[in-house]
This record gives sequence, structure tokens and C-alpha cells, in this order.
Amino acid sequence: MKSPLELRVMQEFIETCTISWQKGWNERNGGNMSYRMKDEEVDAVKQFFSFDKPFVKIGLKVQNLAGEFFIVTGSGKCYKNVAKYPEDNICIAQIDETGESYRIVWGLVNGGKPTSEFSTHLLNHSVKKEATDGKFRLIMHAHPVNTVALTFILPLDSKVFSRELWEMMPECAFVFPEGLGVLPWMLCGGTEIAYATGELIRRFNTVIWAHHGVFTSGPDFDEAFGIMETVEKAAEMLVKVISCGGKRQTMKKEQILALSENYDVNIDKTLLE
Ligand code: 2HA
Ligand code: ZN
Repeated sequence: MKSPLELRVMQEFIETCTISWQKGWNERNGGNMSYRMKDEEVDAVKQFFSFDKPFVKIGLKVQNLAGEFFIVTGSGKCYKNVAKYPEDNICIAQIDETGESYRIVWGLVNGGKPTSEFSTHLLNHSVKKEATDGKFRLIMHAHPVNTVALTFILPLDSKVFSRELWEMMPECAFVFPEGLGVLPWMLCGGTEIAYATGELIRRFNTVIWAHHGVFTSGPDFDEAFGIMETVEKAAEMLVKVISCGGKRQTMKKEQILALSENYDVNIDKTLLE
């Protein structure tokens, strides 16, 4: 191993930044992403880490992440530049033993700090690690146009968003059977929105921030990115349908439930009540 950049997971991280930017989800420095590294990935590249930077307070406590390492995008850094200059735009950060601070051990070579949403990312990681027995490792935040546009049109309610997007295509029930969490507009970048998102992400793998963007979570890049793609595609369909004058016919509740039963996906029926 010559550097952390040779890790397969690092290459996936970088590629995902590029694709997200190309999709228009992460304009300029918009959006952010973090990945909780596996022990074997840390072991493979640990010799490149430096442990001389000071610990910085997270603003909240994530005890079950103590000692963990995260690949994370830098605050104010452009997704567009990640592939060209990864060491300048992303970093690896380690959580201390109390779960209250982090320090940068690799990357951001020209200075900087992890994303302004790091506290939300870490709380989401903490919740998902516990809820999935350590399976979930990714948190992605982006500003996909159609999903955000819908937050100006639809009531800001999980039931409404879940049902409306499930109706767009069968794939939605397969990809997010648990539905979508929705938060009203809140000030971003702080711990209040971190706690509010953490509450919802326990139940949902996706949380929509009204008039701002989307958080998705998953065990790997395909899953976390896949939910973002699917939600945004369904949102685009709905925006087009609304723009064409609204639905004249649609999938019925029983048809959505039939998908759940016939394909053994555990759709949350309470969202259809
Ligand atoms: O600029 O997306 O939510 C990064 C963000 C803040
Ligand atoms: Zn954002």
C-alpha cells in the first residue's frame, strides 16, 4: 500500500464525489459525505497517518464511535476538485476515546476542517451503527433539485412524501420501504439539526431537509448513493407530473401494498394510513 488513496474504498469515495457533482447534486461546496472505515482498511494505511494534530470538539457525544476513523469531505471544499486533488479536499478523522472530539490524521494538506455538517454526520453514524449492528457505514448529504423543489410544494410530512414518491414507480417501495423522514427548515451546520436528523434516521434511511437537501445512509456506496438516485428520480417524475397539471391516475394503496407482499419488502404500512 503506497497511500490511503490506493484503498478501494477511498477510490469509491472519490468517484462518488465526482458523480454526485456531475449529477448537479453537489454544486460548489454544497453537500458532504462521510464513511466509517473498517478495521482492516485502517490497518492497511495507518502508517500514513499523523497523530500530532489537536483534538477538536464535535459539539455532541458519540460514545459508540470512540476510536473510529472516518473519511470525510472538507468544509468549503468543492466536490468538483476531489478527484483531482483528493489530499487537499478530503481527510481522514479519528474520534477520541470519549466520543466528544475528533482530530485529522490524514488529508486536508492545505488546511481546513471536516464538513460543517460533521456533527450531524457523526450522530447519524452513531445511531445507524447501533441500529444496524455496525452494518451501516455511509452518510451522504446532497442538494438534489427535484427533491428540494418538492419541499416547497408538498406538506412537510413523512407520510405525504413517502406515499407520493412510492406512487411514482415500483422501485421506490423496493429501495426505501421504510419511507422518508422529513424535517422542516432548520438552521444547518449545528447540533440542533443534528439531533433532529438523528431522531429520524433511526427509523428512516433517508431524511429530507426542507428547502435544503437530503441525507441518506447505507452499508456501502451503492446503497447510500442508490437511495439518493431513486428518491431524486421519483421526485423528478412527480415535479413533471405536477408541472403537467397533476395526476389523472395513479398507483392505488393496494397496488403499493401488493409490491410489499409479493416481493417480500417490508413496506411501512403505517405511512399509507
Ligand atoms: O455547504 O451542504 O449543509 C455544505 C452544506 C451545508
Ligand atoms: Zn447542505
